[in-house]
Amino acid sequence: MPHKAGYVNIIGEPNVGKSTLLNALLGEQLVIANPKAQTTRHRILGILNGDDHQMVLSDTPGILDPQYKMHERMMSAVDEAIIDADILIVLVEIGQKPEKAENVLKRARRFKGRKVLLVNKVDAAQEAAILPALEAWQNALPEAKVVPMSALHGLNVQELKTYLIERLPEHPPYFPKDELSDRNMRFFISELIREKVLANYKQEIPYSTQVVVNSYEEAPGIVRIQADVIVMRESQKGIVIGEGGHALRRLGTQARIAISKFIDQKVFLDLKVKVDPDWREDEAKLKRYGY
Ligand SMILES: Nc1nc2c(ncn2[C@@H]2O[C@H](COP(=O)(O)OP(=O)(O)OP(=O)(O)O)[C@@H](O)[C@H]2O)c(=O)[nH]1
Ligand SMILES: [Mg+2]
Repeated sequence: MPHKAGYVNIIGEPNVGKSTLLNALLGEQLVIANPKAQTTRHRILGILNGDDHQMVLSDTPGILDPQYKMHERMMSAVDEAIIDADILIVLVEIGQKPEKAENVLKRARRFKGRKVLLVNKVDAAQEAAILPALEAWQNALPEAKVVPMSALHGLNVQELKTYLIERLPEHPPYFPKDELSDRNMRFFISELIREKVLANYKQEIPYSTQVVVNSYEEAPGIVRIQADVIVMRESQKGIVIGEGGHALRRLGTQARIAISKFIDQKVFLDLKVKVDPDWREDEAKLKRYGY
């Protein structure tokens, strides 16, 4: 049988469930998902390998109107994903209105290939609201296949996976068949730490924080990791550390447990908090941080 391979790229507004869907399709907790908007900041590939196929899924940042340079980088990542998709997944959530989704719809219309529009979070909706929502989205994007979905609870996930694999173009694999992502271990560890920052801090802290893993050393029976939590101001540093270091200790413990689960090894995690003023606005700094 000929081999199939292709890019299936997921776009949508912040918080609609793009990362949750990527994980559900992969069957792995690869990328971080969180109730706070703007969780994902990069395009991240998740690769689903089978004997005769390779589906390269892309998670992307939520589409927004950029307010600083980091946002502009995030939107470039989205636009890149629209260019190289074989199949484009446009993810919306039930309750969202097509009239208010022009940012997403205009990008979707620009893409000329096969499109699937998934209406996510139907588990959280009244039964009677689902059909009218599907119709409204179908009218807004007539060329798309419109499907109701619950990425979190697995509704239509297997069906979607089968549908997508069947429609991949004939192509040799793009990546070695044992690879799960284009990103390395350090990246995923920094994301797990950032996810705990999102979970533990309020207001502007999650949006001002960057995490850098400086070292990852495998010793017998344990992995030693040193990482920096980088914020924009001294006052934010104080909040991240907390009184008597309490908040930072809690962050460290939660992150260590998550990393240990991810790599299935015992972990020693050393977290330091640093200030890098206005890193979100600085081209050179953004580049250094991988944007
Ligand atoms: N009820 C319900 N919640 C969901 C579903 N899918 C995702 N969520 C929740 O929605 C929130 C956002 O999910 P994410 O996967 O982080 O959303 P995202 O689109 O990647 O968000 P950004 O990266 O910030 O753009 C999380 O709290 C998820 O648990 C679903 O099918 N049903
Ligand atoms: Mg996300």
